[in-house]
Order: sequence, then C-alpha cells, then structure tokens
Amino acid sequence: MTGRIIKCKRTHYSKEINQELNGEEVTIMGWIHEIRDLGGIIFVLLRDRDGILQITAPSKKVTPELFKQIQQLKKESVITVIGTVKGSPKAPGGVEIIPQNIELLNESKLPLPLDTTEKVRAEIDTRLDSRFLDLRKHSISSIFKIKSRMLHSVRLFLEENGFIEINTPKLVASATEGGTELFPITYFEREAFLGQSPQLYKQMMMASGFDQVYEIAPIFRAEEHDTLRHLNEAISIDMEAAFCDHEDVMITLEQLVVTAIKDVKDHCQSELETLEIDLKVPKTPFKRVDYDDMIDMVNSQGVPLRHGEDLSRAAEKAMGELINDYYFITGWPTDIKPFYVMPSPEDPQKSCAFDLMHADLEISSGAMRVHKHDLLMERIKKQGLNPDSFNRYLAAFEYGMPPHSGWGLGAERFTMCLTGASNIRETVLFPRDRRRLTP
Ligand code: AMO
Repeated sequence: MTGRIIKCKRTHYSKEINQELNGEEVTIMGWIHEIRDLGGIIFVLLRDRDGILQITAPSKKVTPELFKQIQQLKKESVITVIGTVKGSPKAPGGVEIIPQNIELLNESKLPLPLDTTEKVRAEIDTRLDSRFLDLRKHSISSIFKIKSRMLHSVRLFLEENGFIEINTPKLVASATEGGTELFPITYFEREAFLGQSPQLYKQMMMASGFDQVYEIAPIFRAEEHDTLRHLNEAISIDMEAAFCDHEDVMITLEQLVVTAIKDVKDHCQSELETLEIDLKVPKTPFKRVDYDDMIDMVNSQGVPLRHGEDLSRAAEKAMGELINDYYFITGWPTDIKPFYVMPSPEDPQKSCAFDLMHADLEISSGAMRVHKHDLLMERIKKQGLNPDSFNRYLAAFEYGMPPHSGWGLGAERFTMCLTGASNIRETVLFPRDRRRLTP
C-alpha cells in the first residue's frame, strides 16, 4: 500500500494488486468499466484512477445473492468490492478478484452521454460537455497527470534555484500585451480588465528587492479566433529576474524545460505509454535562430514573410517543417514587440526579445526589459499608449530599478509538447474558448 493521507476503506488501487497478493483479501473501489455476463460466470471490469481490474464471479464460487446482485449492476456505477486476489494468466495484469461482498455506492444513469471504454469515438464538444465522464478514460486523464507533474517539476526547479512565488492581481486597470485582446469587466463604477499577463507586476517586483520571482496563474486573452493553439483563459508560468540579461533567462528557460521533460519521463511512464508518446529529452543549448535568418528560412519554404512582420501561421508551419525540436527565435524587430522590451544596445531596430518554439508552436516569449524610466516613457508613447494609465508602474522605474529580464511559458502549450495533443483544449479540464463558457 502506498502512504495515504485520506482515510478510506480501500486497501489498494488497482495497479497495486499483483501476484504477490495471491490469496489475500483486499478492498477496492471504483467504477464499473464493463460487465460481461456469460451465464455461469460474470466478469466485471472495475476501473479506478490508475487502472482496470477484473472481478470474476463464477456462479459456483459466490453466493446466489451476490451473483444476482452482480447481474443487476449497471455500467459506470460506483462500487466497493471486498474479495480475494487470485493469479490468473488470462486476466488483464495477470490477477483477478473473486468477490465476497459488493457494495453499490451509487448507481449510474443509462444510457451514458459518451462511451467511457473508448470503443465509440465522440466529438470534442460532446466530450467537453460531459468532461467528468470523458476524464474517466485513461487516455484523457493521462494528459492531466502529465500536466500536474510538469507543473510540480517547474515549481520545484524554480524554488530550488532561488525564485520566490508571488501572486499578482487578475483584476487590472490596463493592458500589457496590446489593447485588442482584453476582456473588459465592470469594477464597481469603473471599467477594468481581466489580466492578460502579470508582466507589469513581476517587473515592479524587481524594484522591490525580490530579485527572482515566479507566478503560475491564469491569464485572460480575448482571442477572437478559433484555433487549436489559443484559449481565452490559459495558465502562464511567468518568471522575472534582476541583474541579468535575456541570455541568462533563456538558459533558465531551457534548463527548466529539460528538467520538466526528464521528470515527466521518470514519473509518468504509464501515462506516456497510454498516450503512445516516446518523449525525447532535447539537447542544450537549444538552437538559436536570428529573426533575419528565420525570414530567409521561411521564404525558402515558399512562404512569404516580410521583415517587420510577426510569424504567420504559415510561417510557423514552415519553421516546424525545418526544425522539429525546441529552438529560440531571437533578434526580433523592436517595433513589433511590446513597449517593455529592451532595444538591442548594438542595433536599436532589433530587440532583446526571444520566443521559444517547439516545431511550429510558440511556447514562451521573453526579453530583457527596459529599466530606464525615460526610455520606457518614450516606448509607451511611441506605441500610442497613454503613460497616465501606467503611472504606478512607471514610478517603480524612478527609484532604483535594476536591469532585469523574464519570460512567460504557456502551461497548456508546453503540455501539448509533452502529450502530443494537437488541440490545446485537450490540455485544459474545462477550456474557455469563443463558444464555450460552460461547464
Ligand atoms: P505572450 O503573450 O507571448 O508573452 O505569452 C506567453 C506565452 O503564454 C502562452 N499564451 C497562450 N496560450 C494559450 N492561449 C493563449 N491565448 C495564449 N496567449 C499566450 C504562450 C505564449 O508563448 N508578458 C509576456 C511574457 C514575458 O515577456 O515575460 C507575454 O505574456 O505559450
């Protein structure tokens, strides 16, 4: 038995039942995955969080009352089974349980809105409508176990490297990443917005003396487009560090990515097997592609992209054809990056911003920031923004703001890389997109 903190009558999870327990009495709990009634013998497949176990009830070995009770069980009902473990080469996992007692904890209504055995495929919308049932499939729950492990690993990595966790407001007064992607809300008598990024707050923390911070929290983007890579509510893993440049935080980012991948490989073997994913640990340093070279590479693939343009979807795909791994795009034109991004000291047309890509998917953006008040004012005005709405942020740059850099890594996009999911909605329990606000 694994150490547990929840007091429960269950003695074992299904995956803990093996040949070594032959002859022992166990108590298991879960859902009825399938029932096969062959007349003289009934097989019940009991599913729990981690696996499926066969309950075998031969009419000659169980009491007539119990046999009758099993005959009446319905799929997806929740039961407790007390029984004896028996080695059985034919059973899944090589063991079965001969039941002595079954308690019906709650009966399921039939028919089910979707098939939990994965024999009948359902459209994603049907699945998301009944997400609690969808998650009973191990191929779906595996994605979330991997996401959970990745987040655990990321947190551990940052804590062990001296970062302090912060929590910043999600009800905010101004935009950070460009005005069009904001969700306006009514905040008493005033207009406010849902936070697009903790950007301004994590930068202000650099003036506070906490010189390495991170936050793992929701970001809200009013993306109008229905794509396989965009959500309206996503989880961003954000970090900011002072007294360092963008090169330094790029190293932090690639080390964090590699650490998380190794950790998922070590701790989520059965989930990766369920998903049929052979996760490769990328080599560091990740390839760095300068923006100008990226334009040439994209054009060489027959995709038009002009200098000064952001990556189109076609350009991302062209890059994905050429590099099927993790890589940075560096040297972005200053004009297409947000106001807080530092122009390169050697060539101010270029910036100290980078994106981390995995094949055709952008998973992170970051930069060295402008830490001088005057330049920041100039950049805000140049981008057509009103400096008055940034008063409190700007003040932090007047009383000793150190040079600093940071990045934001999309937890769902990174989970897509770890699980092979091609639709970002697969990596969110209850996704929010243009059409979906429930469940
Ligand atoms: P950016 O806007 O590029 O940068 O966001 C950082 C990362 O967050 C994820 N992401 C999203 N994921 C799903 N759906 C969305 N709509 C969405 N928007 C963003 C992506 C993206 O790479 N303040 C900067 C970060 C920084 O410089 O520190 C920022 O927010 O994986």
